[in-house]
Amino acid sequence: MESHFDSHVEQHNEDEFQKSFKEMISTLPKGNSWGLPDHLYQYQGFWFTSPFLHGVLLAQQQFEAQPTDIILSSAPRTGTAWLKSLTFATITRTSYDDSTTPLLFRMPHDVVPFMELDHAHFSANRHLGIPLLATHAPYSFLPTSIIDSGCKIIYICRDPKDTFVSMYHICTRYAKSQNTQPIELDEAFELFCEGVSWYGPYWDHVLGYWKASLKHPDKFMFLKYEEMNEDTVLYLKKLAEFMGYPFSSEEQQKGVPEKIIKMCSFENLSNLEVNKSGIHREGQENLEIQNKIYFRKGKVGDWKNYLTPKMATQLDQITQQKLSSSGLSLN
Ligand code: PAP
Repeated sequence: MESHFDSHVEQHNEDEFQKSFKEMISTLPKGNSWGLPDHLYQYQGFWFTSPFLHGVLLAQQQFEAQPTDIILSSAPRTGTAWLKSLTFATITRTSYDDSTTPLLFRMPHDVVPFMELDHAHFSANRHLGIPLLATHAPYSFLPTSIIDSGCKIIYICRDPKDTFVSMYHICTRYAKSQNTQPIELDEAFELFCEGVSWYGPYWDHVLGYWKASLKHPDKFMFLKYEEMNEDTVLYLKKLAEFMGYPFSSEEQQKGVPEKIIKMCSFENLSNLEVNKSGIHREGQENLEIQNKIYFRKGKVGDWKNYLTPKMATQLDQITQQKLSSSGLSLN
């Protein structure tokens, strides 16, 4: 049990950390904020807003992974909420069904803790037997305990064109909800291409995990949003198996995987009251956001409605150049 002295030392360490973080961040290169209140800061090759960088660095110092943990990693806007809902529903399927699952009352981001902002509360979830933890941290930023513990990592990525369009929209929708001036598409596009985006450059984020997955295939599952969309049953079964919760043949006969997929579908989740009117991180200054802003279309190829052919070619060329000789394709 934690003593009064331990918590005092912990508080002292956190205050020290807070102080040195503030000093450090004031020295970092600042990037355009895409019309949002928080600036982006460049640290060790990636761009973060202050609370998220703070969380990643604090987790590096404090987070102790267990070999049984399952880390859900992704760059923003690549299918994180979908992956969270599918893995959560799969792991908890013997405790809940589609009429009792917490996904009916809590948005997917609220059923899986997020390392950068919630890691202090993560142990509570472990006690409930839910080993899932999500992060947007680039691979090179993961706490060493995640790598050393040998816990499993599931990474999801997405065509950069759809990722960009999705990121542009969440920024403009958020800006509108705050009555501030949203960024123009052209400007956001240039920034994304230059790598100045949340946890960007996007390609470097994907490549970090891709290379690690090639080195440790038994510990990694590397997913693409488009492939998951194409054959969700196949990938859900693979996910369940990888996590150590395979579907029995009886469950398969009963259509359990299909029921989970229906429950976690964009159509179903985006129409739930909690996801239409709820608020994520309510009361947490600067982090509060309406749940509905997270859900937009959930489609593959929506970029065609927003990018000119020239923009699409430009992004594809960057992707090909960045991924050349990696063995990975994203478009
Ligand atoms: P985050 O980083 O802000 O958490 P993330 O969940 O990774 O975002 O990705 C959001 C995208 O997934 C959005 O795509 P869009 O803008 O192209 O529509 C969102 O609509 C989509 N999405 C959310 N839930 C689901 C779901 N259940 N199935 C498929 N796609 C989904």
